[in-house]
Amino acid sequence: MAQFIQLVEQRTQCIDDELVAGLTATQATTSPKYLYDALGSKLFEAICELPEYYPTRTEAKIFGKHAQEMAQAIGLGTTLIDLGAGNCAKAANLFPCLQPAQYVPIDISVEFLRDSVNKLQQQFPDIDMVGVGMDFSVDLRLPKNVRSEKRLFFYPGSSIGNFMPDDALVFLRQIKSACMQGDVADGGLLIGVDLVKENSILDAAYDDVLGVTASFNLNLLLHLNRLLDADFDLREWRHRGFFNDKLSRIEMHLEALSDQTVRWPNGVRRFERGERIHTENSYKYTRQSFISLLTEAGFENVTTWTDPQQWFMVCHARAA
Ligand code: AVJ
Repeated sequence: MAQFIQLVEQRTQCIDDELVAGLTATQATTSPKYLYDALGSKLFEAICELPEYYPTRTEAKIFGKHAQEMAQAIGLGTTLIDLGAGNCAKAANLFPCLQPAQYVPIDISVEFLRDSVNKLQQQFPDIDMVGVGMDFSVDLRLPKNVRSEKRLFFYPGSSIGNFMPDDALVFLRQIKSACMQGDVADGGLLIGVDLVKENSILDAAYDDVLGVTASFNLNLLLHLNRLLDADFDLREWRHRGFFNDKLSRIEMHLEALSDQTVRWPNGVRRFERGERIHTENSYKYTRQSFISLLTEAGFENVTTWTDPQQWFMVCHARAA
């Protein structure tokens, strides 16, 4: 069995307070992390199979085609730290080329990660593995048995897009700090980033014809009903997903189809017909805007790989 360290506590009260504050704000908002309960995670996997949802497939092709060059840029024997590892499959695909000295998958979904890392340890008995259950978006301080040499932070899937650009900068700076050994930089970042492209392609990727993304978004209300003991009626809501040019981001919202009141044990919220709950942002970068962000965060020596249509990009950058 692989080592496993659990740093998440189930701080239920904090979760409720944060949720209620978002729901009762003038512009109702929820954090995208609430999209990922057990069913939400399965619906996201289904999204990745959709013809319209190009990111997963395009990124996989880039890794498939350029893994050898990536290994050359990165070097062998790294401490491979997988942020949001889930089933650990994306990182495991890189093991043969990268030959990491230690593999450290991190995820907030603790039980799922525990199973994944144990299975993977059986497949790769020679790689030292330390699973860590924690919310790395809150605090990136790692347990002591995570090696400090040659850290490679792996953040695929364009999840960086969920951060507002200012928060993305803060987060990237934390990664860069975690690559420091005292005053000496010793590490880097391998990250997947979705690129700006024609609106119609972006719109379709987040509002697919089968309605899987709509189900994924609406399922958030089922999750809220369970977390808060609330009474959202899913038939009274619809999905909206579209590219906002000005802010260079996909926005997902849930829109009320009627005037209604939603109740939970210690609160209520009235929604008017047409009013929306903002459930997710997914920022899209240009190659240059993302390289600037990396540089500002304290990285250098950026190498990028992209697909022929330049829809998605994988970057390696060294801590400076
Ligand atoms: C997991 C955040 C990368 O933004 O594309 C997919 C989530 N939301 N369809 C993305 C998502 C709607 C996804 N990320």
